[in-house]
Amino acid sequence: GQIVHLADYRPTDFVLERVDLTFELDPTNTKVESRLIFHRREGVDASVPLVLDGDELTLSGLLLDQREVPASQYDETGESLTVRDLPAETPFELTITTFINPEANTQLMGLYRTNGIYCTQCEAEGFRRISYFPDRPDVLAPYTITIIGDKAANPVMLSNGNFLGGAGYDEGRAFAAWFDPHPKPSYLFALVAGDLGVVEDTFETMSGNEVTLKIYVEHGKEARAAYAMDALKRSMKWDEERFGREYDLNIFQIVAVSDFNMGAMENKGLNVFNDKYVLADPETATDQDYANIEAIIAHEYFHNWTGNRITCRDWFQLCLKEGLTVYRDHEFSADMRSRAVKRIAEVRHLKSEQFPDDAGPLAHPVRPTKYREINNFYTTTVYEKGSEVTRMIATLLGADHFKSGMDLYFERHDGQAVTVEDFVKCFEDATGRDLTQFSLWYHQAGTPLVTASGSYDQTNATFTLSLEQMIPATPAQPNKEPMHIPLSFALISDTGSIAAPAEVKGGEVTGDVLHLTTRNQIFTFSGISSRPVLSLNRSFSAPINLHFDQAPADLAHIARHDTDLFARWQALTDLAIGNLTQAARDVREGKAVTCDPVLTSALLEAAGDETLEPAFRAQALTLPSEADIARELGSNNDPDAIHAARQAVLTAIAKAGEETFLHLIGEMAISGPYLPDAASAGKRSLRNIALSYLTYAEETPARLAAAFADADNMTDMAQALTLLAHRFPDKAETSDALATFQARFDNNALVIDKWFSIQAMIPGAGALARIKALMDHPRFVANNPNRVRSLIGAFAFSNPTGFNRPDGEAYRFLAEQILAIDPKNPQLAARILTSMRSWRSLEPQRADHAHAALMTIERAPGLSADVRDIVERMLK
Ligand code: B3K
Ligand code: ZN
Repeated sequence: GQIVHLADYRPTDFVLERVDLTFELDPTNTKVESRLIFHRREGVDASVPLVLDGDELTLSGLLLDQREVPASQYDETGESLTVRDLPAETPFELTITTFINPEANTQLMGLYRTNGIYCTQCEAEGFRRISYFPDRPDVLAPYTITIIGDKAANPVMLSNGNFLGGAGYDEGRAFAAWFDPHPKPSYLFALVAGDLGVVEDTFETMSGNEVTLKIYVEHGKEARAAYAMDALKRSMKWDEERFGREYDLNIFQIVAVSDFNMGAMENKGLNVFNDKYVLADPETATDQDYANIEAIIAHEYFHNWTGNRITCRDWFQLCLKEGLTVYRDHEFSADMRSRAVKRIAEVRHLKSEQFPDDAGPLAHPVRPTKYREINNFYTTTVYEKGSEVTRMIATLLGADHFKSGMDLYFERHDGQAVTVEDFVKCFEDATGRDLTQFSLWYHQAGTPLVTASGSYDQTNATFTLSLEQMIPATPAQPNKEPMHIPLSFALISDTGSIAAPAEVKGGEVTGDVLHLTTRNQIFTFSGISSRPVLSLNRSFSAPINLHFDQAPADLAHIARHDTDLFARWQALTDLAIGNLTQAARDVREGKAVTCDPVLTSALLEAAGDETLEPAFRAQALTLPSEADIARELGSNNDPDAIHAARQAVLTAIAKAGEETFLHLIGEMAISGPYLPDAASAGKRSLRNIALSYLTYAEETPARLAAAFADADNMTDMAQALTLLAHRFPDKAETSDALATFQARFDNNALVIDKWFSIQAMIPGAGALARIKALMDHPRFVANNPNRVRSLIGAFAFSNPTGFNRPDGEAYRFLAEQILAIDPKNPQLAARILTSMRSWRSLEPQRADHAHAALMTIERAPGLSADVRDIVERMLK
């Protein structure tokens, strides 16, 4: 792959007016006839040829205005079709006929087959695998689609837009025609055909249009689409109420497929989903599955405005649609569930997934300026940090001004392909605020480090806060400018009330937000009559690392009194992380691990506080993960020491809190049928975390085996099985439970994925042998992305001790797997390889082994552009 630079962007030479596609479906030889109407852009010289993108296409016909184009007038390479001598002034019609092989398409990009269903994935550059086309997001046109196929095999034939008509005709064939009036880029094209079951409903939009809603699933799975349908209707309503956005076609369809490279895809009017994010019932789905379905259904639906109606000018602008749409789905889930608990989950995810990206060799800005393989830029930086940047705009401007900016964006850019600058300008124009410095968040990679120190002056009743910001060097960005960092704060008095300062000097303050804009900045709060405890970066107002040396007692004070629940959780986490990192150092030095009683009592106090919602209390009890501890330690990491340290701290808390945990298990029991709502899920999570603590203090699996047997829903069952397997991997109770689970859900691949993952994450030296054995299991399908992710992905990403075994055997195993997956599915291979992104922060022996495994990959012949890009950046 060539490096693509943002600076090289220029508009196309030809303007595409209309697209008319006819598909004659055949599993191995599908014919695609594409009629494209173009005109030469004003000012473009008549000698300039038209260059179209293509990939693995067999060209069988090329007509210009219905006349065959002579071979001398065009050139075909593996990647492009160039047509010369095209009309200078008048529009012209190009008719391109290509043949493609959906059955052989293992990359799952373009048109492919999954379980006998035809299905497409075109983002980012998959449409060029269907037909020669200007396959870039700034080429927008209305599409007419005709699908012709075997009638018996394809009772369902779908594409974007509104249904025009269809019928059966001769020789067992049928056709269906669709028209999408909304101009769209090719990456939003979709086609689905096959034999599927359907669930139907309707939605009445705010201006009274009735929209038909259909969710297509494999026959027999219809009942499991009910929750997705409910989530869709709630999403449609919420987008009207919160953002004033109404749906714009008379039908909205979702198709669930079982082979899919990612979560889902927002094709106009025809979203295609990984069935993992559609199908749910109490017997087979966990609370987390339900929450994911709700969030992803919403996310893809919200793209209809943020992504589809207003799309990206080029792929460098990916965060324009992804960061913004993640922000919107976060707000939706916050409104549907508990805002504080949702925020905690977001921040946990951001820190565990995005912070390591930003701190390692793959770090890149939210709005990158160059790429070699765009598929490798669908990252947590573009998505989650992109969402945080949007969230900071809302924090800086306030809710009303943020809304004016969004309204202006929708009004000004509807129907266009735009840039991040266009987006930011809407907020500037709507509010008069200059966001130049703020925009550095889009351009500078790396997680800013803010160091804070406070001092109280009794005589003058002032509190002084010194802040310093530093943005670490990242690939190609050695030096950084100071950024505009919004820090929500509260001064908590010794009695626990929030103190209102008479005056704040040293910089801009809006509401409870300090604006940190220079490298060093000192804020002085006056009229503070007693020593306050400062709570900083409440709600995680900025995605930063904060170094603020606060005494455990002060953190406990925040944990007890802050009115911002998120900040209370954060204080507990800060308290815990200090303890856990010290414990890891102690294990490393052969010292005994201690658990600070301040931590234990703060945790147990939160756990038992009945004024707090159970879901929050469960979050409070969930200690930072081993990966969190590794990140905090930063370098020279020994995953075994970290694991042992965390286990020791857990055990200490378990012993101290036995009574609390036993009490919670009784208190949080739910009688009656399973309901997936947030309140019930919160009770289950508190009960299950209490259960897990109890097991740390116990030597036998009896309690867990009973919990497994008693479970009447997948949340409790999967949790009991996880605890059994991770805590007692070699006991008969565990193998019995694993066998029972496997037998019971043998015909449900999504549940078997959980079974694979639970075993893949069993810590310790036995992990690799277990993975290898499971790869031979009849239910493991090496070509199915969900299976691969739940076994190999879960092992590499989420089993720190098993994967990072000191002899490096697992790194070599992963390298082999990457090289085996790559020729079939480069995107999947590249994604799983990113699990090694933090290899440099390992202790030297492991780091050497990791390095050697990466070198093996780098030297292998015939690497895909995807894997080559990742491995080279990781080794730089
Ligand atoms: N836009 C898609 C992701 C496409 C990934 C292409 N490699 C799903 C989403 O973000 O909604
Ligand atoms: Zn998205």
